[in-house]
Amino acid sequence: LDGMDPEKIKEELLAKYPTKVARKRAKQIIVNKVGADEEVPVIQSNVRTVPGLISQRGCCYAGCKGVVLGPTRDIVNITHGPIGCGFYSWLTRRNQTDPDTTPDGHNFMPYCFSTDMQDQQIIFGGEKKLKQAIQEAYDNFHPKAIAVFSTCPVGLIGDDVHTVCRQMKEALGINVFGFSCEGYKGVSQSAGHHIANNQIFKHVVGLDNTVGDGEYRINLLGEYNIGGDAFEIDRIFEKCGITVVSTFSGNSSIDKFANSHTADLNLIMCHRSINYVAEMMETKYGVPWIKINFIGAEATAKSLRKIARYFGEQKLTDRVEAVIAEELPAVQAASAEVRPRTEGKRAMLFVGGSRAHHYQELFNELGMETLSAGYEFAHRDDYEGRKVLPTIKVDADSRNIEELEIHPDPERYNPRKSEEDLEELRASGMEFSGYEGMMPTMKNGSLVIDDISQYETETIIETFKPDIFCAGIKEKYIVQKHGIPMKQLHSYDYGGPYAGFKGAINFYKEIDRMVNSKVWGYLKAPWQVNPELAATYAWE
Ligand code: CFM
Ligand code: HCA
Repeated sequence: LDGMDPEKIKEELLAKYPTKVARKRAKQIIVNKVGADEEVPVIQSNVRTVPGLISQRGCCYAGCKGVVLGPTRDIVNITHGPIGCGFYSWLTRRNQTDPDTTPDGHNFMPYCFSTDMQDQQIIFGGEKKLKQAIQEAYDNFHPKAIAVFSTCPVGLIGDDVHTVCRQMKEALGINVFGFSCEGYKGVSQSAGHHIANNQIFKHVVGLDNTVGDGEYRINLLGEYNIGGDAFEIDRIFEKCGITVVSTFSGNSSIDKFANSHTADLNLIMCHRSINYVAEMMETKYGVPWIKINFIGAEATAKSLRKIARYFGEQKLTDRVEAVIAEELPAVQAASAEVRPRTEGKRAMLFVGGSRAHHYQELFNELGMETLSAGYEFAHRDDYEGRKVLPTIKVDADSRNIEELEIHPDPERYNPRKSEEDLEELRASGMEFSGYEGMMPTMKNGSLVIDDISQYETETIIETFKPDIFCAGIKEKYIVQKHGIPMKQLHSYDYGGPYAGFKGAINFYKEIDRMVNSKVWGYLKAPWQVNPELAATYAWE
Protein backbone atom coordinates (compact mmCIF):
# COMPACT_ATOMS: atom_id res chain seq x y z
CA LEU A 1 0.00 0.00 0.00
CA ASP A 2 2.90 2.33 -0.82
CA GLY A 3 4.02 2.47 2.80
CA MET A 4 0.63 3.71 4.01
CA ASP A 5 -0.65 2.12 7.19
CA PRO A 6 -3.89 0.33 6.30
CA GLU A 7 -5.18 0.43 9.89
CA LYS A 8 -4.81 4.19 9.84
CA ILE A 9 -6.69 4.42 6.57
CA LYS A 10 -9.46 2.32 8.05
CA GLU A 11 -9.61 4.70 11.01
CA GLU A 12 -9.84 7.67 8.67
CA LEU A 13 -12.66 6.00 6.71
CA LEU A 14 -14.63 5.46 9.90
CA ALA A 15 -13.93 8.84 11.45
CA LYS A 16 -16.70 10.62 9.50
CA TYR A 17 -19.42 8.20 10.62
CA PRO A 18 -21.61 8.48 13.72
CA THR A 19 -20.37 6.09 16.44
CA LYS A 20 -22.96 3.38 15.84
CA VAL A 21 -22.42 3.36 12.09
CA ALA A 22 -18.65 3.37 12.54
CA ARG A 23 -18.89 0.38 14.86
CA LYS A 24 -20.88 -1.52 12.26
CA ARG A 25 -18.70 -0.57 9.31
CA ALA A 26 -15.56 -1.47 11.29
CA LYS A 27 -16.61 -5.12 11.05
CA GLN A 28 -16.97 -4.84 7.27
CA ILE A 29 -13.72 -2.99 6.57
CA ILE A 30 -10.91 -5.43 7.22
CA VAL A 31 -7.15 -5.21 6.89
CA ASN A 32 -6.25 -8.58 5.40
CA LYS A 33 -3.88 -10.87 7.24
CA VAL A 34 -3.27 -14.38 5.99
CA GLY A 35 -2.04 -16.67 8.72
CA ALA A 36 -0.86 -20.24 8.79
CA ASP A 37 -3.14 -22.65 6.94
CA GLU A 38 -4.84 -19.77 5.11
CA GLU A 39 -6.43 -18.42 8.28
CA VAL A 40 -7.87 -14.94 7.62
CA PRO A 41 -9.72 -12.42 9.80
CA VAL A 42 -13.51 -12.63 10.14
CA ILE A 43 -15.41 -10.17 7.96
CA GLN A 44 -19.02 -9.26 8.51
CA SER A 45 -21.10 -9.56 5.33
CA ASN A 46 -24.60 -10.31 4.06
CA VAL A 47 -26.05 -7.80 6.53
CA ARG A 48 -28.43 -4.91 5.99
CA THR A 49 -26.89 -1.72 4.59
CA VAL A 50 -27.05 1.20 7.03
CA PRO A 51 -29.81 3.49 5.75
CA GLY A 52 -28.31 6.66 4.33
CA LEU A 53 -25.14 5.02 3.03
CA ILE A 54 -25.07 4.94 -0.74
CA SER A 55 -24.59 1.27 -1.53
CA GLN A 56 -23.74 -0.52 -4.80
CA ARG A 57 -26.31 -3.21 -4.09
CA GLY A 58 -29.39 -4.23 -6.04
CA CYS A 59 -32.54 -5.95 -4.81
CA CYS A 60 -33.94 -9.46 -4.41
CA TYR A 61 -36.01 -9.16 -7.61
CA ALA A 62 -32.83 -8.21 -9.53
CA GLY A 63 -31.04 -11.29 -8.21
CA CYS A 64 -33.88 -13.62 -9.16
CA LYS A 65 -35.30 -12.23 -12.39
CA GLY A 66 -32.28 -10.38 -13.73
CA VAL A 67 -29.42 -12.57 -12.67
CA VAL A 68 -30.46 -16.22 -12.47
CA LEU A 69 -33.49 -16.53 -14.79
CA GLY A 70 -32.73 -13.56 -17.07
CA PRO A 71 -30.26 -15.38 -19.33
CA THR A 72 -32.73 -18.19 -20.15
CA ARG A 73 -33.82 -17.56 -23.71
CA ASP A 74 -36.97 -19.64 -24.10
CA ILE A 75 -38.90 -18.94 -20.89
CA VAL A 76 -41.26 -15.96 -21.08
CA ASN A 77 -40.28 -14.06 -17.94
CA ILE A 78 -43.14 -11.83 -16.80
CA THR A 79 -42.52 -9.14 -14.22
CA HIS A 80 -45.61 -8.76 -12.06
CA GLY A 81 -45.39 -5.14 -10.98
CA PRO A 82 -45.17 -1.51 -12.05
CA ILE A 83 -43.45 -1.09 -15.41
CA GLY A 84 -40.19 0.38 -14.08
CA CYS A 85 -38.98 -2.88 -12.54
CA GLY A 86 -39.41 -4.70 -15.84
CA PHE A 87 -37.91 -1.88 -17.87
CA TYR A 88 -34.78 -1.44 -15.75
CA SER A 89 -34.07 -5.17 -15.72
CA TRP A 90 -34.45 -5.42 -19.49
CA LEU A 91 -31.19 -6.53 -21.13
CA THR A 92 -29.03 -4.18 -19.04
CA ARG A 93 -26.92 -7.13 -17.91
CA ARG A 94 -25.61 -7.98 -21.38
CA ASN A 95 -26.22 -11.70 -21.04
CA GLN A 96 -25.85 -12.82 -24.62
CA THR A 97 -27.79 -15.54 -26.36
CA ASP A 98 -27.58 -17.72 -29.41
CA PRO A 99 -31.14 -18.59 -30.45
CA ASP A 100 -29.84 -21.07 -33.02
CA THR A 101 -29.06 -23.39 -30.13
CA THR A 102 -32.78 -23.85 -29.34
CA PRO A 103 -34.45 -26.21 -31.85
CA ASP A 104 -37.57 -24.02 -32.13
CA GLY A 105 -35.49 -20.83 -32.33
CA HIS A 106 -37.29 -19.29 -29.35
CA ASN A 107 -35.59 -16.23 -27.95
CA PHE A 108 -37.65 -13.99 -25.71
CA MET A 109 -34.76 -11.97 -24.35
CA PRO A 110 -35.30 -8.95 -26.56
CA TYR A 111 -38.80 -8.59 -25.07
CA CYS A 112 -39.77 -6.96 -21.80
CA PHE A 113 -42.87 -8.64 -20.36
CA SER A 114 -44.70 -6.91 -17.53
CA THR A 115 -48.18 -6.72 -16.06
CA ASP A 116 -47.71 -2.93 -15.82
CA MET A 117 -49.49 -2.70 -12.48
CA GLN A 118 -51.59 0.43 -11.94
CA ASP A 119 -53.48 1.97 -8.96
CA GLN A 120 -56.42 -0.24 -9.86
CA GLN A 121 -54.42 -3.42 -9.14
CA ILE A 122 -52.77 -2.00 -6.04
CA ILE A 123 -56.22 -1.32 -4.58
CA PHE A 124 -58.29 -4.25 -5.87
CA GLY A 125 -55.55 -6.85 -6.42
CA GLY A 126 -53.48 -7.83 -9.45
CA GLU A 127 -54.20 -11.54 -9.87
CA LYS A 128 -56.73 -11.03 -12.65
CA LYS A 129 -54.35 -8.87 -14.65
CA LEU A 130 -51.59 -11.40 -14.11
CA LYS A 131 -53.79 -14.19 -15.47
CA GLN A 132 -54.57 -12.09 -18.51
CA ALA A 133 -50.88 -11.36 -19.05
CA ILE A 134 -49.99 -15.06 -18.92
CA GLN A 135 -52.77 -15.86 -21.39
CA GLU A 136 -51.70 -13.06 -23.72
CA ALA A 137 -48.05 -14.17 -23.62
CA TYR A 138 -49.13 -17.72 -24.40
CA ASP A 139 -51.40 -16.68 -27.29
CA ASN A 140 -48.71 -14.52 -28.88
CA PHE A 141 -45.60 -16.62 -28.37
CA HIS A 142 -46.58 -20.23 -27.53
CA PRO A 143 -43.61 -20.70 -25.21
CA LYS A 144 -42.73 -23.94 -23.44
CA ALA A 145 -42.70 -22.18 -20.09
CA ILE A 146 -43.75 -18.95 -18.44
CA ALA A 147 -42.24 -17.60 -15.22
CA VAL A 148 -43.67 -14.85 -13.04
CA PHE A 149 -41.54 -12.56 -10.89
CA SER A 150 -42.99 -10.65 -7.95
CA THR A 151 -41.95 -7.05 -7.34
CA CYS A 152 -42.36 -5.18 -4.01
CA PRO A 153 -46.04 -4.23 -4.34
CA VAL A 154 -47.07 -7.85 -5.00
CA GLY A 155 -45.97 -8.87 -1.53
CA LEU A 156 -47.49 -5.77 0.01
CA ILE A 157 -50.95 -6.31 -1.46
CA GLY A 158 -50.76 -10.10 -1.10
CA ASP A 159 -51.34 -11.35 -4.65
CA ASP A 160 -50.97 -15.13 -4.67
CA VAL A 161 -48.79 -15.58 -7.74
CA HIS A 162 -48.24 -19.28 -7.05
CA THR A 163 -51.93 -20.14 -7.19
CA VAL A 164 -52.35 -18.10 -10.38
CA CYS A 165 -49.38 -19.96 -11.90
CA ARG A 166 -50.79 -23.35 -10.88
CA GLN A 167 -54.17 -22.51 -12.41
CA MET A 168 -52.60 -21.27 -15.64
CA LYS A 169 -50.34 -24.31 -15.83
CA GLU A 170 -53.43 -26.50 -15.78
CA ALA A 171 -55.33 -24.30 -18.22
CA LEU A 172 -52.51 -23.98 -20.79
CA GLY A 173 -50.76 -27.32 -20.36
CA ILE A 174 -47.29 -25.74 -20.23
CA ASN A 175 -44.95 -25.18 -17.29
CA VAL A 176 -45.92 -22.00 -15.44
CA PHE A 177 -44.21 -21.14 -12.15
CA GLY A 178 -43.76 -18.11 -9.96
CA PHE A 179 -41.13 -16.53 -7.74
CA SER A 180 -41.82 -14.66 -4.49
CA CYS A 181 -38.79 -12.46 -5.08
CA GLU A 182 -40.20 -9.13 -3.90
CA GLY A 183 -37.42 -6.54 -4.03
CA TYR A 184 -37.44 -5.79 -0.31
CA LYS A 185 -36.69 -9.39 0.74
CA GLY A 186 -33.34 -10.11 2.36
CA VAL A 187 -30.55 -7.56 2.27
CA SER A 188 -29.39 -7.74 -1.36
CA GLN A 189 -29.57 -9.63 -4.67
CA SER A 190 -28.36 -12.69 -2.80
CA ALA A 191 -31.84 -13.52 -1.45
CA GLY A 192 -33.12 -13.50 -5.03
CA HIS A 193 -30.49 -16.01 -6.15
CA HIS A 194 -31.63 -18.39 -3.46
CA ILE A 195 -35.32 -18.04 -4.33
CA ALA A 196 -34.53 -18.52 -8.03
CA ASN A 197 -32.45 -21.63 -7.32
CA ASN A 198 -35.16 -23.19 -5.14
CA GLN A 199 -37.94 -22.71 -7.66
CA ILE A 200 -36.01 -23.81 -10.72
CA PHE A 201 -35.02 -26.92 -8.82
CA LYS A 202 -38.55 -27.58 -7.65
CA HIS A 203 -40.39 -26.86 -10.92
CA VAL A 204 -37.93 -27.78 -13.67
CA VAL A 205 -34.83 -29.83 -12.79
CA GLY A 206 -35.50 -33.57 -13.09
CA LEU A 207 -38.45 -33.41 -15.51
CA ASP A 208 -36.59 -35.08 -18.39
CA ASN A 209 -34.63 -38.23 -17.57
CA THR A 210 -33.15 -38.91 -21.01
CA VAL A 211 -29.44 -39.52 -20.69
CA GLY A 212 -27.88 -37.87 -23.74
CA ASP A 213 -24.64 -38.53 -25.57
CA GLY A 214 -21.19 -37.51 -24.44
CA GLU A 215 -18.42 -39.20 -22.50
CA TYR A 216 -17.77 -36.41 -20.03
CA ARG A 217 -21.08 -34.76 -19.28
CA ILE A 218 -21.05 -31.66 -17.12
CA ASN A 219 -23.27 -28.75 -16.13
CA LEU A 220 -21.72 -25.30 -15.94
CA LEU A 221 -23.25 -23.49 -12.97
CA GLY A 222 -22.91 -19.80 -12.16
CA GLU A 223 -21.83 -18.66 -15.64
CA TYR A 224 -24.18 -16.16 -17.25
CA ASN A 225 -22.67 -15.46 -20.66
CA ILE A 226 -22.00 -11.80 -20.00
CA GLY A 227 -20.34 -10.32 -23.06
CA GLY A 228 -20.24 -13.78 -24.67
CA ASP A 229 -18.02 -15.42 -22.01
CA ALA A 230 -19.95 -18.70 -22.30
CA PHE A 231 -19.32 -18.90 -26.04
CA GLU A 232 -15.55 -18.90 -25.39
CA ILE A 233 -15.93 -21.49 -22.62
CA ASP A 234 -18.05 -23.64 -24.98
CA ARG A 235 -15.34 -23.41 -27.61
CA ILE A 236 -12.78 -24.75 -25.13
CA PHE A 237 -15.06 -27.53 -23.87
CA GLU A 238 -15.76 -28.63 -27.39
CA LYS A 239 -12.06 -28.85 -28.19
CA CYS A 240 -11.54 -30.94 -25.05
CA GLY A 241 -14.44 -33.31 -25.82
CA ILE A 242 -16.44 -32.22 -22.76
CA THR A 243 -20.21 -32.13 -23.23
CA VAL A 244 -22.26 -29.40 -21.55
CA VAL A 245 -25.65 -30.83 -20.54
CA SER A 246 -26.95 -27.54 -19.18
CA THR A 247 -25.72 -24.19 -18.04
CA PHE A 248 -27.20 -22.27 -15.13
CA SER A 249 -27.93 -20.04 -16.83
CA GLY A 250 -25.92 -18.36 -19.60
CA ASN A 251 -27.61 -18.99 -22.97
CA SER A 252 -29.70 -21.66 -21.24
CA SER A 253 -32.99 -23.28 -22.17
CA ILE A 254 -35.79 -24.83 -20.16
CA ASP A 255 -35.33 -28.32 -21.67
CA LYS A 256 -31.69 -28.36 -20.66
CA PHE A 257 -32.51 -27.38 -17.07
CA ALA A 258 -35.05 -30.22 -17.02
CA ASN A 259 -32.38 -32.72 -18.07
CA SER A 260 -29.45 -31.31 -16.07
CA HIS A 261 -29.64 -33.89 -13.27
CA THR A 262 -28.35 -36.54 -15.71
CA ALA A 263 -24.89 -34.89 -15.86
CA ASP A 264 -21.84 -36.57 -14.32
CA LEU A 265 -20.46 -33.50 -12.61
CA ASN A 266 -21.43 -29.93 -11.75
CA LEU A 267 -18.83 -27.23 -12.29
CA ILE A 268 -19.39 -24.10 -10.24
CA MET A 269 -18.03 -20.83 -11.47
CA CYS A 270 -19.94 -18.20 -9.45
CA HIS A 271 -20.49 -20.03 -6.22
CA ARG A 272 -22.40 -17.18 -4.61
CA SER A 273 -25.33 -17.16 -6.98
CA ILE A 274 -25.88 -20.86 -7.61
CA ASN A 275 -24.46 -23.00 -4.81
CA TYR A 276 -28.00 -23.88 -3.70
CA VAL A 277 -28.78 -25.72 -6.97
CA ALA A 278 -25.49 -27.61 -6.74
CA GLU A 279 -26.15 -28.65 -3.15
CA MET A 280 -29.69 -29.79 -3.94
CA MET A 281 -28.61 -31.68 -7.06
CA GLU A 282 -25.94 -33.45 -5.08
CA THR A 283 -28.38 -34.43 -2.33
CA LYS A 284 -31.17 -35.57 -4.60
CA TYR A 285 -29.36 -36.95 -7.66
CA GLY A 286 -25.85 -37.60 -6.37
CA VAL A 287 -24.14 -35.23 -8.82
CA PRO A 288 -20.97 -34.01 -7.11
CA TRP A 289 -19.72 -30.48 -7.68
CA ILE A 290 -16.35 -28.85 -7.91
CA LYS A 291 -15.38 -25.21 -8.04
CA ILE A 292 -13.73 -23.98 -11.23
CA ASN A 293 -12.90 -20.56 -12.64
CA PHE A 294 -12.48 -19.59 -16.27
CA ILE A 295 -11.45 -15.99 -15.60
CA GLY A 296 -7.70 -15.86 -16.25
CA ALA A 297 -5.68 -18.05 -18.59
CA GLU A 298 -3.86 -19.81 -15.75
CA ALA A 299 -7.14 -20.35 -13.91
CA THR A 300 -8.69 -21.75 -17.10
CA ALA A 301 -5.84 -24.23 -17.55
CA LYS A 302 -6.03 -25.19 -13.87
CA SER A 303 -9.80 -25.70 -14.09
CA LEU A 304 -9.51 -27.91 -17.18
CA ARG A 305 -6.91 -30.04 -15.40
CA LYS A 306 -9.19 -30.30 -12.37
CA ILE A 307 -12.05 -31.58 -14.55
CA ALA A 308 -9.74 -34.11 -16.21
CA ARG A 309 -8.56 -35.25 -12.80
CA TYR A 310 -12.14 -35.82 -11.69
CA PHE A 311 -12.90 -38.10 -14.64
CA GLY A 312 -9.52 -39.79 -14.25
CA GLU A 313 -9.12 -40.99 -17.82
CA GLN A 314 -5.84 -40.65 -19.68
CA LYS A 315 -7.67 -39.86 -22.90
CA LEU A 316 -9.26 -36.73 -21.44
CA THR A 317 -6.09 -35.71 -19.62
CA ASP A 318 -4.12 -35.90 -22.88
CA ARG A 319 -6.73 -33.95 -24.75
CA VAL A 320 -6.90 -31.22 -22.10
CA GLU A 321 -3.09 -30.94 -22.07
CA ALA A 322 -3.05 -30.70 -25.86
CA VAL A 323 -5.68 -27.92 -25.81
CA ILE A 324 -3.79 -25.98 -23.14
CA ALA A 325 -0.54 -26.35 -25.11
CA GLU A 326 -2.28 -25.12 -28.23
CA GLU A 327 -3.98 -22.13 -26.59
CA LEU A 328 -1.32 -20.81 -24.21
CA PRO A 329 1.31 -19.53 -26.67
CA ALA A 330 -1.04 -16.82 -28.02
CA VAL A 331 -1.96 -15.82 -24.46
CA GLN A 332 1.68 -15.68 -23.39
CA ALA A 333 2.61 -13.62 -26.44
CA ALA A 334 -0.17 -11.14 -25.66
CA SER A 335 0.82 -10.81 -22.01
CA ALA A 336 4.51 -10.42 -22.91
CA GLU A 337 3.50 -7.60 -25.24
CA VAL A 338 1.57 -5.59 -22.64
CA ARG A 339 3.34 -6.52 -19.41
CA PRO A 340 6.15 -3.96 -19.67
CA ARG A 341 3.41 -1.31 -19.64
CA THR A 342 1.12 -2.84 -17.00
CA GLU A 343 3.61 -4.31 -14.51
CA GLY A 344 3.45 -2.68 -11.09
CA LYS A 345 0.17 -0.83 -11.73
CA ARG A 346 -2.47 -0.99 -8.99
CA ALA A 347 -6.11 -2.00 -9.17
CA MET A 348 -9.19 -1.89 -6.96
CA LEU A 349 -12.21 -4.14 -7.50
CA PHE A 350 -15.66 -3.79 -5.96
CA VAL A 351 -18.11 -6.08 -7.70
CA GLY A 352 -20.97 -8.45 -6.90
CA GLY A 353 -20.30 -11.78 -5.30
CA SER A 354 -17.47 -13.44 -7.21
CA ARG A 355 -15.86 -11.21 -9.82
CA ALA A 356 -14.01 -9.02 -7.31
CA HIS A 357 -12.05 -12.19 -6.61
CA HIS A 358 -11.93 -13.89 -10.02
CA TYR A 359 -10.65 -10.84 -11.88
CA GLN A 360 -7.68 -10.54 -9.55
CA GLU A 361 -6.35 -13.56 -11.51
CA LEU A 362 -6.28 -11.54 -14.71
CA PHE A 363 -4.64 -8.57 -13.00
CA ASN A 364 -1.98 -10.89 -11.57
CA GLU A 365 -1.29 -12.12 -15.08
CA LEU A 366 -0.67 -8.49 -16.06
CA GLY A 367 1.74 -8.07 -13.13
CA MET A 368 -0.75 -5.75 -11.40
CA GLU A 369 -1.50 -5.69 -7.70
CA THR A 370 -4.97 -5.48 -6.15
CA LEU A 371 -4.73 -2.91 -3.35
CA SER A 372 -8.31 -3.19 -2.18
CA ALA A 373 -11.33 -5.30 -3.08
CA GLY A 374 -14.74 -6.28 -1.85
CA TYR A 375 -18.05 -7.77 -2.77
CA GLU A 376 -21.44 -6.10 -2.83
CA PHE A 377 -23.40 -8.96 -1.32
CA ALA A 378 -21.24 -12.07 -0.93
CA HIS A 379 -21.26 -14.08 2.30
CA ARG A 380 -18.44 -14.90 4.67
CA ASP A 381 -17.50 -18.11 2.83
CA ASP A 382 -16.87 -16.14 -0.38
CA TYR A 383 -14.41 -13.96 1.52
CA GLU A 384 -12.82 -16.33 3.97
CA GLY A 385 -12.89 -19.53 1.93
CA ARG A 386 -13.17 -23.10 2.93
CA LYS A 387 -12.73 -22.42 6.63
CA VAL A 388 -16.29 -21.17 6.80
CA LEU A 389 -19.22 -23.54 6.51
CA PRO A 390 -21.47 -22.95 3.49
CA THR A 391 -24.34 -20.72 4.50
CA ILE A 392 -26.99 -22.75 2.74
CA LYS A 393 -29.39 -23.06 5.64
CA VAL A 394 -29.42 -19.53 6.91
CA ASP A 395 -30.59 -17.56 3.87
CA ALA A 396 -34.04 -16.13 3.34
CA ASP A 397 -36.74 -18.48 2.15
CA SER A 398 -34.58 -21.54 2.53
CA ARG A 399 -35.82 -24.97 1.65
CA ASN A 400 -34.58 -27.53 4.06
CA ILE A 401 -32.14 -29.62 2.13
CA GLU A 402 -32.68 -32.59 4.42
CA GLU A 403 -36.26 -32.78 3.24
CA LEU A 404 -35.20 -33.54 -0.31
CA GLU A 405 -36.00 -37.05 -1.40
CA ILE A 406 -33.34 -39.07 -3.11
CA HIS A 407 -34.27 -39.95 -6.68
CA PRO A 408 -36.08 -43.33 -6.73
CA ASP A 409 -33.81 -44.79 -9.37
CA PRO A 410 -30.33 -44.08 -8.06
CA GLU A 411 -28.77 -46.71 -10.33
CA ARG A 412 -29.57 -44.66 -13.35
CA TYR A 413 -29.66 -41.11 -12.08
CA ASN A 414 -26.96 -41.21 -9.50
CA PRO A 415 -23.77 -40.55 -11.41
CA ARG A 416 -21.77 -40.02 -8.25
CA LYS A 417 -18.50 -41.91 -8.08
CA SER A 418 -18.18 -44.41 -5.29
CA GLU A 419 -17.30 -42.98 -1.88
CA GLU A 420 -13.89 -44.67 -2.18
CA ASP A 421 -13.20 -42.98 -5.52
CA LEU A 422 -14.20 -39.61 -4.12
CA GLU A 423 -12.05 -40.21 -1.03
CA GLU A 424 -9.09 -41.01 -3.26
CA LEU A 425 -9.61 -37.80 -5.22
CA ARG A 426 -9.85 -35.84 -2.00
CA ALA A 427 -6.65 -37.42 -0.75
CA SER A 428 -4.95 -36.26 -3.94
CA GLY A 429 -5.85 -32.69 -2.99
CA MET A 430 -9.09 -32.30 -4.93
CA GLU A 431 -11.72 -30.15 -3.31
CA PHE A 432 -15.42 -30.92 -3.64
CA SER A 433 -17.64 -28.74 -1.54
CA GLY A 434 -14.65 -26.64 -0.44
CA TYR A 435 -13.49 -23.67 -2.49
CA GLU A 436 -11.20 -20.74 -2.23
CA GLY A 437 -12.31 -17.43 -0.82
CA MET A 438 -10.99 -14.02 -1.78
CA MET A 439 -9.00 -13.16 1.32
CA PRO A 440 -6.55 -16.10 1.46
CA THR A 441 -5.37 -15.15 -2.03
CA MET A 442 -4.90 -11.43 -1.28
CA LYS A 443 -1.78 -9.79 0.14
CA ASN A 444 -1.37 -8.96 3.80
CA GLY A 445 -2.33 -5.37 4.44
CA SER A 446 -4.75 -5.09 1.53
CA LEU A 447 -8.09 -3.54 2.44
CA VAL A 448 -11.08 -5.81 2.10
CA ILE A 449 -14.33 -3.84 2.21
CA ASP A 450 -17.79 -5.40 2.17
CA ASP A 451 -20.73 -3.45 0.69
CA ILE A 452 -18.55 -0.39 0.10
CA SER A 453 -20.32 2.97 0.25
CA GLN A 454 -19.89 5.83 -2.15
CA TYR A 455 -18.17 7.91 0.51
CA GLU A 456 -15.67 5.12 1.18
CA THR A 457 -15.11 4.66 -2.56
CA GLU A 458 -14.22 8.32 -3.02
CA THR A 459 -11.99 8.33 0.05
CA ILE A 460 -9.90 5.31 -0.97
CA ILE A 461 -9.60 6.67 -4.49
CA GLU A 462 -8.26 9.98 -3.16
CA THR A 463 -5.93 8.20 -0.76
CA PHE A 464 -4.43 5.61 -3.10
CA LYS A 465 -4.97 7.05 -6.57
CA PRO A 466 -5.16 3.54 -8.08
CA ASP A 467 -4.32 3.04 -11.75
CA ILE A 468 -7.69 1.44 -12.40
CA PHE A 469 -10.93 0.99 -10.48
CA CYS A 470 -13.42 -1.77 -11.32
CA ALA A 471 -17.11 -1.69 -10.36
CA GLY A 472 -20.50 -1.04 -12.00
CA ILE A 473 -22.44 1.65 -13.80
CA LYS A 474 -23.45 3.49 -10.64
CA GLU A 475 -19.82 4.05 -9.68
CA LYS A 476 -18.44 4.63 -13.16
CA TYR A 477 -18.74 8.37 -13.55
CA ILE A 478 -17.85 9.22 -9.96
CA VAL A 479 -14.58 7.36 -10.40
CA GLN A 480 -13.85 8.87 -13.81
CA LYS A 481 -14.43 12.37 -12.45
CA HIS A 482 -11.54 11.68 -10.09
CA GLY A 483 -9.36 11.21 -13.18
CA ILE A 484 -9.08 7.46 -12.72
CA PRO A 485 -9.91 4.94 -15.46
CA MET A 486 -12.90 2.83 -14.56
CA LYS A 487 -13.65 -0.62 -15.96
CA GLN A 488 -17.07 -2.10 -15.49
CA LEU A 489 -16.73 -5.73 -14.54
CA HIS A 490 -20.49 -6.36 -14.72
CA SER A 491 -21.25 -5.29 -18.28
CA TYR A 492 -17.59 -5.15 -19.40
CA ASP A 493 -18.29 -1.66 -20.77
CA TYR A 494 -19.78 -3.30 -23.80
CA GLY A 495 -16.58 -5.33 -24.47
CA GLY A 496 -15.65 -8.94 -23.79
CA PRO A 497 -15.56 -11.85 -23.73
CA TYR A 498 -12.98 -11.96 -20.95
CA ALA A 499 -13.31 -15.63 -19.96
CA GLY A 500 -11.09 -18.46 -21.16
CA PHE A 501 -7.95 -18.06 -23.27
CA LYS A 502 -9.21 -15.67 -25.94
CA GLY A 503 -10.99 -13.65 -23.25
CA ALA A 504 -7.74 -13.22 -21.35
CA ILE A 505 -6.11 -11.74 -24.45
CA ASN A 506 -9.03 -9.30 -24.86
CA PHE A 507 -8.70 -8.26 -21.23
CA TYR A 508 -4.93 -7.69 -21.40
CA LYS A 509 -5.36 -5.38 -24.38
CA GLU A 510 -8.23 -3.50 -22.78
CA ILE A 511 -6.44 -2.89 -19.48
CA ASP A 512 -3.23 -1.88 -21.25
CA ARG A 513 -5.22 0.67 -23.24
CA MET A 514 -6.95 2.00 -20.13
CA VAL A 515 -4.09 2.26 -17.63
CA ASN A 516 -1.76 3.80 -20.18
CA SER A 517 -4.12 6.37 -21.63
CA LYS A 518 -2.86 9.91 -21.05
CA VAL A 519 -6.34 11.39 -21.11
CA TRP A 520 -6.94 10.87 -17.38
CA GLY A 521 -4.03 13.08 -16.44
CA TYR A 522 -5.56 15.98 -18.36
CA LEU A 523 -8.82 15.78 -16.47
CA LYS A 524 -9.23 18.69 -14.10
CA ALA A 525 -12.30 19.71 -12.15
CA PRO A 526 -13.33 23.38 -12.62
CA TRP A 527 -12.12 24.29 -9.11
CA GLN A 528 -8.71 22.76 -9.80
CA VAL A 529 -8.30 25.12 -12.75
CA ASN A 530 -9.91 28.14 -11.02
CA PRO A 531 -9.37 27.82 -7.26
CA GLU A 532 -11.77 30.69 -6.55
CA LEU A 533 -14.61 28.38 -7.63
CA ALA A 534 -13.90 26.05 -4.71
CA ALA A 535 -16.21 28.04 -2.45
CA THR A 536 -19.04 27.76 -4.97
CA TYR A 537 -18.68 23.98 -5.19
CA ALA A 538 -17.88 23.39 -1.51
CA TRP A 539 -20.10 20.88 0.21
CA GLU A 540 -18.72 20.77 3.70
FE1 CFM B 1 -22.18 -14.20 -9.72
FE2 CFM B 1 -22.59 -12.86 -11.79
FE3 CFM B 1 -21.16 -12.00 -9.72
FE4 CFM B 1 -23.81 -12.35 -9.40
FE5 CFM B 1 -24.40 -9.83 -10.26
FE6 CFM B 1 -23.25 -10.37 -12.68
FE7 CFM B 1 -21.78 -9.52 -10.63
MO1 CFM B 1 -23.47 -7.95 -11.76
S1 CFM B 1 -24.10 -13.91 -10.69
S2 CFM B 1 -22.21 -12.75 -8.10
S3 CFM B 1 -25.53 -11.06 -8.91
S4 CFM B 1 -20.69 -13.44 -11.15
S5 CFM B 1 -25.10 -9.51 -12.17
S6 CFM B 1 -22.95 -12.19 -13.81
S7 CFM B 1 -21.73 -8.98 -12.68
S8 CFM B 1 -23.16 -8.33 -9.57
S9 CFM B 1 -19.93 -10.30 -9.59
C1 HCA C 1 -27.88 -6.23 -10.75
C2 HCA C 1 -27.27 -6.46 -12.11
C3 HCA C 1 -25.87 -5.93 -12.23
C4 HCA C 1 -25.82 -4.42 -12.17
C5 HCA C 1 -24.54 -3.90 -12.71
C6 HCA C 1 -24.14 -2.49 -12.42
C7 HCA C 1 -25.30 -6.42 -13.58
O1 HCA C 1 -27.18 -6.18 -9.75
O2 HCA C 1 -29.06 -6.14 -10.70
O3 HCA C 1 -24.43 -1.93 -11.35
O4 HCA C 1 -23.44 -1.96 -13.27
O5 HCA C 1 -24.29 -7.07 -13.59
O6 HCA C 1 -25.92 -6.14 -14.61
O7 HCA C 1 -25.06 -6.47 -11.20
